Amino acid sequence: MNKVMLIGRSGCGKTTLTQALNGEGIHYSKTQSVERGKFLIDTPGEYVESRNFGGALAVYAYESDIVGFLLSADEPYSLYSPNITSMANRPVIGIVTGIDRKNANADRAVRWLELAGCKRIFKVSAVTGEGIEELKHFLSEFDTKRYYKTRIFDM
Ligand SMILES: Nc1nc2c(ncn2[C@@H]2O[C@H](COP(=O)(O)OP(=O)(O)OP(=O)(O)O)[C@@H](O)[C@H]2O)c(=O)[nH]1
Ligand SMILES: [Mg+2]
Repeated sequence: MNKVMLIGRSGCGKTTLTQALNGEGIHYSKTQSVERGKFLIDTPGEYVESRNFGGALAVYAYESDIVGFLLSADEPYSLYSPNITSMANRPVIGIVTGIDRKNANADRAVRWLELAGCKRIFKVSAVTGEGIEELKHFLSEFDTKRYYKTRIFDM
C-alpha cells in the first residue's frame, strides 16, 4: 500500500476518510496535530488554511508516496490555487469527499480539483462507503516508480 498524506480544509473529512480506509468505525475526532499511521498521514485542516503551517505540509510530503487533496462536495469555494499541484514533490490525487451530503455538488468540486492540477480524481463518501473500495484499490496498486518515468496516471 502506498502511503498517502491527506490535506484539505477543516471539516472536509480527512479523519473520517482515514477511518473508512482503515475499516474502523466512524467517530468524530478533531485532528489536533499531524497523525501518522502506517499508510495514512492525517493532517489538521489548519495546515492548509494558514500560511504559517503550509511549509510543514511540504515536509510531511517527503514521508508520503502520494499526496491527496481533499475537497468536500458541499464546500462553497476552493482553497487550492490553479496548478498548485506543481508545487508538490509527490504525485497528487484529488478526492471529493462527502458526495452524500445534502448540498453536494461533486462535479463542481471535481472542476476545482482539475483547476488545481489534479489528473486523477476520486469521488467518495465515508458515510455510505461509495467510492472507498476504488480509492483503496488505487492506493494499493499505484506504481509510483512508473509514474515518475511517465508522469501519467495510467490507472
Ligand atoms: N455526510 C457525510 N459527512 C461526512 C463525511 N466525511 C466526514 N463527514 C462529517 O464531517 C465532519 C468533519 O469530518 P472530519 O473527518 O473530522 O474532518 P477533518 O477534515 O478531519 O477536519 P479537521 O480534523 O478539523 O481538519 C464530521 O462530523 C464527519 O462526520 C461524508 O463522507 N459524508
Ligand atoms: Mg481531522
